[in-house]
Amino acid sequence: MLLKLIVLCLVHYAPAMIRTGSGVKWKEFDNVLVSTSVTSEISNIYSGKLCLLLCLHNEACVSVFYIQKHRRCQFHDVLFMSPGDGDQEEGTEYYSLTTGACPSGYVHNRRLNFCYKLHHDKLPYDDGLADCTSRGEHFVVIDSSDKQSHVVKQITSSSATMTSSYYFDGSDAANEGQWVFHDGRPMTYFAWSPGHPANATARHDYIVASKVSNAFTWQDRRRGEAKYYICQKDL
Ligand SMILES: [Ca+2]
Repeated sequence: MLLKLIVLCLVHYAPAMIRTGSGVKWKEFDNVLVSTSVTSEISNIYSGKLCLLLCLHNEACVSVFYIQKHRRCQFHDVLFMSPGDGDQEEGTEYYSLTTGACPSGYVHNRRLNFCYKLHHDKLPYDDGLADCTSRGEHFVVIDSSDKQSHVVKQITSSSATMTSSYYFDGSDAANEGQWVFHDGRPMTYFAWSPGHPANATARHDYIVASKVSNAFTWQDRRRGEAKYYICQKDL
């Protein structure tokens, strides 16, 4: 009864909510279901768009599958990018949530209040950064274990995105051993891999989240190496 009341309220207020949050249907995922990183599920729902509205009201929700056969919404805290990772499930639809200033195709973690996009093209540091700054963005700032855990979960949620290491924001190029973000703010949280920062040479000054063991812990590397990268859009 309570669920029916909530659903009725959401339907009633839907036009107002659409203005502050909407969604994108990912046609590549039609009839495909991915069952990892499920945060919660709700049954007896009669459309994918209603699932999207319920996702909007669930702070952890980044994307949602609607499984028509079971009239079920399946909520996720990551955005999937590889339809090949899923199982065939007729009548299934996939939507990502778009909210506020965080554009479609980006991940908006509303709990941690950050917005970012994975780029799975290998580029040297300067070229990846130039791509981010062309949109007024910067490499992703990881300043807490919660953000590190979330981004690693996002990277490893799709086969297309977990095949290379990533450039993150942070450098000690100006002063060896003094790690700062792009805006000069000193870094206080680190997720170094064992044995890092190695300072192997004075040019190992840039943070790479390493795919070794799929852990995506950090190494200090040179800017000329081609890696995937993550751009963050400030909200
Ligand atoms: Ca260094």
